[in-house]
Amino acid sequence: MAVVSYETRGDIGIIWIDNPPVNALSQALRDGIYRAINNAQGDSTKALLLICKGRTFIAGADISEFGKAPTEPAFNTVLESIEQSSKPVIAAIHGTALGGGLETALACHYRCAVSSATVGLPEVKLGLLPGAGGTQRAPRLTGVEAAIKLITSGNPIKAEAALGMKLIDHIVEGEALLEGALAYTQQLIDSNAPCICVRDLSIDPASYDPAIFDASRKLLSRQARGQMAPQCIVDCIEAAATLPFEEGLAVEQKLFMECMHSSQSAAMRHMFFAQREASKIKGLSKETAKREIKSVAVIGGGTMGGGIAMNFVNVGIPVTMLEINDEALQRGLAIVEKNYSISVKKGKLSEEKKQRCMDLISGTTNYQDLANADLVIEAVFENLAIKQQVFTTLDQVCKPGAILATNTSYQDVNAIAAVTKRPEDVIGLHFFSPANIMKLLEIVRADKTSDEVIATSMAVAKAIGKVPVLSGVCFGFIGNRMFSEYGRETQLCLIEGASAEQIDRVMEEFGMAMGPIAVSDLAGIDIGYKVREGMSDEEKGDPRSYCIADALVEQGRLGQKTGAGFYQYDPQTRARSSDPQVTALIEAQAAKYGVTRREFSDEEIRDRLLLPLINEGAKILQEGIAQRPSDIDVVYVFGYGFPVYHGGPMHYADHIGLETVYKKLSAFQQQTGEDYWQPAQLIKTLAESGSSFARWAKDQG
Ligand code: T1G
Repeated sequence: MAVVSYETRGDIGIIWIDNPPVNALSQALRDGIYRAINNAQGDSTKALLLICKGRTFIAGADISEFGKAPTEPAFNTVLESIEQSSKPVIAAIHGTALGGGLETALACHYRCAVSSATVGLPEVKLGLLPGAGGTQRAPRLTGVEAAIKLITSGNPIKAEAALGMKLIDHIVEGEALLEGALAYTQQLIDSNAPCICVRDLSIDPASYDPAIFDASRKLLSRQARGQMAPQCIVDCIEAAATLPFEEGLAVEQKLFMECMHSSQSAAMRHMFFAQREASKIKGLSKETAKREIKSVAVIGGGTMGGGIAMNFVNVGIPVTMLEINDEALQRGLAIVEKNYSISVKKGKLSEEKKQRCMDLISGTTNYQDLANADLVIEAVFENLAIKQQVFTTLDQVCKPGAILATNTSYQDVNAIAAVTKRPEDVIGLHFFSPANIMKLLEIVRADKTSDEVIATSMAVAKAIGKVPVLSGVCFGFIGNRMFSEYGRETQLCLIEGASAEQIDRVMEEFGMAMGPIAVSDLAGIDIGYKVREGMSDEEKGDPRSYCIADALVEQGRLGQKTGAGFYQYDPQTRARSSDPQVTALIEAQAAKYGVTRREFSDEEIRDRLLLPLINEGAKILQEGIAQRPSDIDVVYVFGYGFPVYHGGPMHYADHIGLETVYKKLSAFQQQTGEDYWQPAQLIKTLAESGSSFARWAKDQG
């Protein structure tokens, strides 16, 4: 199928682009545009229109081609052929003109769009920068400050805003892009409009404060800590403002290649595809029927229940919230109202949208009111017996075909399904707190969960803007099972001599949004304490891994919410600082358990916390709990703040090399004598054959 075709209508040559699914600029497409532009120079047309079939204008370079040998024609060669055209070239934009798509439009002499279109330069989200003149042309239209914001954020903007920033010249009325674009092009012809090359525009030095570049670098070193691309983008825009176009383009090309070859970009491109791959279920055909979800019920109006409910009303799906009594119900509805009010106060939500959402939530204490719900999500106390009681009732009142989901973090979904007569309709939908914000949704397939319920759950996850990952049933599923390894080693490093400050600094320097000790204080140390209250000594594991936390809770130091936990917190600024009382408490616990404290290197802390994540991830793969290593990466980046520029634990393991991972795990096993340091068989096998998780995944198909 030709990705580019050409037709003429009167004085206008139309260059049609058709490269589904998103008209990504593959080599074939670049070649097709290049030929079409050059061939049209000699015909009788007076202007050319560049327009796309399908759902969107060009959505960027073809990311799947990155990292491979460059192919002709080069991107900038194609854009120069557009810019040097003897007749005006007009870009007609619909859908999402992103990255190389917008850069192609900027090389045109004019740009028009339907009002529903969005444009943007999201390369920074791939650890890249616009590599086809975007950092040089955009500021020549928008000005320096707006260009820095647009390109370092990578966020798309609506057509109206793009018009205001001069990124586009005309908005087509209605959604009839072709007719509107043809009319606009004819107007340009009739008015003898010149070929305006953006590259020839200059940036007035008086239009920006030269200090903006260093100020932006400083801000980005905080906002995008450790990331290379944002800093390079500022360098490129400074070059656009201070150098001739060709020289600025050379700076862009140099820095683009540096980003392209960086491990950060490899990791972020890995995550781009991993996130999309995760919603593909092995053995589940695309034709699997999906049930329509037009109404949802949420059992439990606590923090989780309220957050879960918000996800659905945000996209217009009505929710019935059930609580055990009216007082609890009102409290639950108040949580939702408060969450929305905070967003309104921050200017993130209009009062009108808040009201529309609140109008879609109703409350009840009567299970009979849930009889017609298409999907019921249980979010009650994390106790198996209570959950089984809820599902017994749901099984009696809910209509046939209703999907019965549990939001459990740890409990056995098979044991919950077993109390119903419809285990095929039971599934785990594990949201992450705060449920209305965190993107990750673990979809837990129980032994009897039907394909239809899986497929429907994946579709629902996407509909509410979540990133779904399929998990099998085990204690903690994928994320929490791995996280408990990370938590154990954090506490053991603490009692063995590393300070809380050092542990948090090391992991924040690695790129975690927050160090593990600070996370405990934020979430509340009492959460783990309460979970352990219901566990046997054997289930609790090594007492050295929780004795400090228990001692803190028993002293009433629950974390930020009590002004003190592992750290003490300034009541005004909430700034954390170390507390000699805690140091003394740790030393007392070390003495109690006969632990000789010692100095730790930063590297040992990083290895002690990350390697168990990787090892447990490998065991999860061996057991078939996760479909593929990249799914585990998605869980960790979207659910636990793992730095996206390391690509997730399994991608990071491949980056450092599985032989290194295997050697370090074995060394810790010898050093501690603990079985949990035993390298997973999968790591041993792959290390010995010089392979990687990525190659193993490819072999698995
Ligand atoms: N290259 C290759 N494949 C792409 C792609 C791309 N740019 N964008 C999407 N796909 C695939 C995707 O993997 C999926 O495949 C299918 O298209 C549908 O995507 C030189 C260097 C456009 C907003 O970063 O943001 O230009 O799973 O599920 O939810 O300066 O795709 O079906 O097999 O996401 O409707 C810059 C990336 C590239 C935009 C549509 N552009 N794409 O979202 O569908 S770098 C981007 C998106 C660049 C230049 C630089 C979204 C979308 P499959 P989807 P969607």
